Amino acid sequence: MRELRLVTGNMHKLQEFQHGLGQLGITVSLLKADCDEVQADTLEEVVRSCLDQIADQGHEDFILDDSGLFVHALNGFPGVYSSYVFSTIGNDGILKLLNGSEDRTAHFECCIGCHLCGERIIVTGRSSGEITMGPRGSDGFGYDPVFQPDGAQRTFAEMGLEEKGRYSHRGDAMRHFVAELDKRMGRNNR
Ligand code: ITT
Repeated sequence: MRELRLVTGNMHKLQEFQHGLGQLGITVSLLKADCDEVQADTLEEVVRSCLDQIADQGHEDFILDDSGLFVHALNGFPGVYSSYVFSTIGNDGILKLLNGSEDRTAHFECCIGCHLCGERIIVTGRSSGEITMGPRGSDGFGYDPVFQPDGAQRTFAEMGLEEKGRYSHRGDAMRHFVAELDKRMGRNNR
């Protein structure tokens, strides 16, 4: 197996998957399919529901992810509401909510789900860091300008695909995913 199709409406995600999985020998193309994101308590529940919905539409051999930003001083908000919060209050809103807070730590999570030959693989990746005092950089998408991962001096929006992939929740999840794939399918048969 050398090709997977990604279900997403976000072309930045597609680029990240093409870059990250491409380095690991897997070609990624886009699959246009609809998933109604259920309101759930965890990213994994959303992923499981989308895998069901898209498999029910007759698709096979596809991958998708649901990701979120968890700000610790806000008890994990926006978390599973990241998409709605980004489209309503955006990065400025997150910065305002953290005004005066000493604790600016946060983490991203990315849950990848894959439906392959009738089997499922679900893995989660994580990136810990902090919310910056203001937005920095213009690359990437979403909360990238306000998130600086631990061990870096730049926000995700100040990094190229390669560097973001080394630090990011999605890069971490992709590495777990490929390890799981290798375990199940054997390194040579992937
Ligand atoms: P899909 O079509 O794949 O669902 P999406 O952009 O809606 O694309 P998610 O639901 O996974 O993606 O993401 C929820 C929110 O979290 C969304 O507003 C993104 O902007 C933000 N987000 C997800 N991954 C991110 C990343 O790597 N960097 C910055 N923000 C991210």
